[in-house]
Amino acid sequence: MEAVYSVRMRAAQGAPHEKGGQHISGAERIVSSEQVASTVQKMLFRARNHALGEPDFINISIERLEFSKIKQIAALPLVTVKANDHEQALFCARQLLLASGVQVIEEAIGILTRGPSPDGRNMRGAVIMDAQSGRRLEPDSWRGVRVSRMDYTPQAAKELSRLLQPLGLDHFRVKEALALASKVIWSGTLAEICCSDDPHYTTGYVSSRRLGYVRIPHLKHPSFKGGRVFFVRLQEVNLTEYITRLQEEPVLIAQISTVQGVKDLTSLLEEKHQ
Ligand code: WAQ
Ligand code: MG
Repeated sequence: MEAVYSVRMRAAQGAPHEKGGQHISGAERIVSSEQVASTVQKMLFRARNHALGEPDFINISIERLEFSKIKQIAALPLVTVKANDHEQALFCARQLLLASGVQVIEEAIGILTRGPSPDGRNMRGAVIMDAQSGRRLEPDSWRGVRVSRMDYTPQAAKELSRLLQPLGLDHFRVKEALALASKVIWSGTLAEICCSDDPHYTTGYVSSRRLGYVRIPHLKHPSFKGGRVFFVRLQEVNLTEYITRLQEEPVLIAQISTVQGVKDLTSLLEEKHQ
C-alpha cells in the first residue's frame, strides 16, 4: 500500500445532517487508490438501501492520506457473552460496565432507549459521557461525535474473517463495529456501550480497556432508538484532543487479537480478573 484514501459516507433524510436531517447511514473506509471507485459505489448502494429509509442527502468524501503517518493498532479481543433475552442482556451490560470502572450506567441506557438527541432521535455520532458524573461532554448534542478514518489492513481483515467465520459472525456489521470500538478505546476511552439504530439488529456490545469487545445478544429492545456512549475519565483525557483524535487521526488495525465464542458472564469476568 503506497497512497491510501479515506472514503467516508453519511446519509440523511429531510435535510443534510448539519441542517437537522435525520441520520440514516454512515460508513468509514481506508483503501488503496485502485479501490476508491468500487468503495464509493458500494457506499452509495448502502446509503440508498437502508432499513431506516431512503436518504435525501448523501455525502461521500475522499481524502488522500500519507500511509507512513497512519497509526497501526491492534483490534480488541472479541467475545460474546451469554444472554438469552433482553433482561439478561441489560444485566450483563451493567455488570460489564461496572467491571470496567463505569458507575453511570442508567444514564447511558436511558440514552440508548430514548434516543440521544434532544428531540429523541438518533444522532450520526456518539455521546461522550463523564464516567463519574454522567454529564454529557460532546460539543454538539444534536449530532454527537463521529469516529472516522479507521479500517483494517487487508491482511488483518482477512485474518479476522477467518476467525469469525466458524462462529457465523463474518459480517460487515461485526467487523465495522470492532474496528470502531478498537479505535475508540485506543483513543483514550474508558469504555463504550453500543446498540444499533437498525430496528432488526438486536446484538449490541460493551467494550473497554479491561474487557475488550464483548458482544451482547438481545441488548437492543425493539423500543430502543440505539446509539453509542463513550465513557471517559476527565482526569485522564484532554477533551479537545480526545475528540480530534476520534474524528481525525487515521488508524489501521494491523493486528487481530483473540476471537472467542459464547461465554457466560461469570467466567468472562473471572478470566479478565487474572
Ligand atoms: N462514530 C460515532 N458514532 C457512530 C458511528 C461513528 N463512526 N457510526 C455509528 N454511530 C452511532 C450512531 O448514533 C448510530 O446510530 C449508532 O452508533 C449505531 O450505529 O458484534 O450496527 O452502525 O454483532 O447501526 C453492534 C454489534 C452493531 C455488532 C452496531 O451500529 C456485533 C451497529 P450502527
Ligand atoms: Mg445503523
